[in-house]
Amino acid sequence: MPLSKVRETAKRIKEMKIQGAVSISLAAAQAMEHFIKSSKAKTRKEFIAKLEEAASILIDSRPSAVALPNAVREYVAKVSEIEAEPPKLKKEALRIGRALVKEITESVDIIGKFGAVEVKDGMNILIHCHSSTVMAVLKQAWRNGKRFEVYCTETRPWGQGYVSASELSNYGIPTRLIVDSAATRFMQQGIDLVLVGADTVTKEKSVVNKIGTSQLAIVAQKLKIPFYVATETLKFDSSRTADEVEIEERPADEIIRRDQLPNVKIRNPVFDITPAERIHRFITEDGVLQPGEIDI
Ligand code: RUB
Repeated sequence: MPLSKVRETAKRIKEMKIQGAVSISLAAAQAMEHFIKSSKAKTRKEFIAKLEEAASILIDSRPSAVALPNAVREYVAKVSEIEAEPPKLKKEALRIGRALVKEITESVDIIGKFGAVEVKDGMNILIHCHSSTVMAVLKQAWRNGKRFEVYCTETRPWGQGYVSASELSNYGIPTRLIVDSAATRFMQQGIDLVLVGADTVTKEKSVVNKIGTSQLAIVAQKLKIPFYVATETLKFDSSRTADEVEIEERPADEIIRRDQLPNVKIRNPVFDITPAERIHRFITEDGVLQPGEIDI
């Protein structure tokens, strides 16, 4: 079935089996590729209609991040411009998909290179959640010979901090794991840089990222610790302000078994918003920029 892989990928994204905006976008591109290869559409009209259906299944899988809808919409828009009929149209669509994947992976590499320059010898760096873009920065810095330590917050409730900690320590980078609520204490004791990823950067350059990011930014500002966001421009959203972003709220049982506190309503928002005035720099594929230097 042409749409089966698309549906399965959307389900895996929803169930957090695929996480992090870049990985989600790449998985969506892969699912689109599978759909195109197995499409039996005879006409251009039929093909585009099904492609749009595939796109909306993927887009609906997680509401707060914009890289996925941006990537998928750009894909559909480019394919829709092609006048050819299948099978030529299919061939062109696959080429566009491959170019998009290349663009995303190259952006991550370039951000790694720009970001590595910001990492200095002897730094203690605090990160939150698991961001493949942040991983790229830290690994590139390590490859460049910088020597530093990384503090990973556990990142309740899903524990993406374990993924980060395991990835970095396997790379040879000295890594510490801390519970989320220990972040302020370590920041008071000598964190030199807070580095996070982004799911969306809104019109006014607010950053939507994993819940807990905004409190790290508040503490960083108070303690005068630079707060950096590593993000592909694919995550820029010129259509929404922070107030207009729907913050995904996930099931209560991700936090606690429901029968443990039967009379308590558990809330589980998974992203929050950090305003531009708390962000020192954005590390993007266009360079390391202050919020005021970015055009969204
Ligand atoms: C992941 C998260 C990451 C961003 C950036 O949240 O908030 O910081 O997605 O990651 P979740 P990347 O685990 O809920 O998807 O740099 O890989 O795009």
